[in-house]
Amino acid sequence: MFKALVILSFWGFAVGKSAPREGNQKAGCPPFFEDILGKCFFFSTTMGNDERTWHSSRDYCHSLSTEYNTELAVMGYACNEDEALLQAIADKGITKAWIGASDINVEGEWEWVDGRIVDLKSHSWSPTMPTDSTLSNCGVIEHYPDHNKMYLGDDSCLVEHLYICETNITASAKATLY
Ligand SMILES: [Ca+2]
Repeated sequence: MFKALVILSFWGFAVGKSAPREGNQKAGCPPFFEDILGKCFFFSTTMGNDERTWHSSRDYCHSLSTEYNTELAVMGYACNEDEALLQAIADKGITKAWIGASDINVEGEWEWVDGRIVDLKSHSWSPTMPTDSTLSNCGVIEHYPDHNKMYLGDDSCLVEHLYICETNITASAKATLY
């Protein structure tokens, strides 16, 4: 039941019209990462709108910290966390960015990079996606400002897009280390 609620919330998330804001980096996150509800995210918009293929984006995420595990960002743990991340994406004017989901291993079986299954019945996909194509195997967050909506979509892994990384350590947890 909880999962269903998260899914519906994601589907229905409406992007607010709050003004773009500067980064929210706090002491608890690694350099260039932003604290969003206690989780640390990196947006490639902070690096001159750097665009890469999905694999290159993932490699770059891995390289961002030698101290902590860093990965392409994932979603689906808590609806308030997802909504906060989506709002940050909207605030930055990002219309498409790689996240950590793919069906590279088995066509049509979408997985988050942390190993969880992406439920294709979740309605969190774009209405026309996934495209059920072996040519579109990597996940993007797509923002449609005209429709005031954001969706999880798929694209060719070889296309270059902005990307979003995160650490597996929370800002509050890191703060306790010092
Ligand atoms: Ca596919």
